[in-house]
Amino acid sequence: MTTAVTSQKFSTLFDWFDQDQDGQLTQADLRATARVFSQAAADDDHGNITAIHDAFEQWWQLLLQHADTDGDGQVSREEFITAMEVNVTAPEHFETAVMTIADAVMNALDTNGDDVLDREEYIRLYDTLGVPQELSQEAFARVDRDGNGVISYGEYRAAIVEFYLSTDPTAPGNFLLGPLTQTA
Ligand SMILES: [Ca+2]
Ligand SMILES: [Ca+2]
Ligand SMILES: [Ca+2]
Repeated sequence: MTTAVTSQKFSTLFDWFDQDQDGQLTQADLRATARVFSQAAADDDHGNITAIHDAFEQWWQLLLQHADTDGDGQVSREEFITAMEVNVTAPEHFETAVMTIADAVMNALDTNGDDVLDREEYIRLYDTLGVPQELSQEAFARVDRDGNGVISYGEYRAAIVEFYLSTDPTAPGNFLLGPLTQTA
């Protein structure tokens, strides 16, 4: 059960990253994903756009190192899920790999610089990613745990940590990528 929840989440994440949808992750996929995420930033926000690209590059290197067991420069869905569960979410890697991307994305999304994400700032990421508004509105409502209409850094971080680490199928952070309907 515990494994089912996390592998389902990582399988969904795999689909987001596999930009050319050929069932293998490559450096090109991760760079394309970084480009999509960086579209959520303001065009002239070079600092945060660079931070997003650097963070995805760092994640890719970690994946290559731990997941690409046959060394062909590609990571299959199964290799990805295993590496995410065993290596990327391990305490020694989690901050550098996952939170570096999360922080860069939050900084990029916070276009008015008030250190919280309002509904418009948050939904823009999902629009960029092609997520329907009904799902992104629900994600916003769940991540905004205290319901004050903005997502604080603490709320955002809690959702990211839950998405990657929680085995609770009802954890609000699971909704970061929308409902988990695909099975691994
Ligand atoms: Ca691919
Ligand atoms: Ca803001
Ligand atoms: Ca809030």
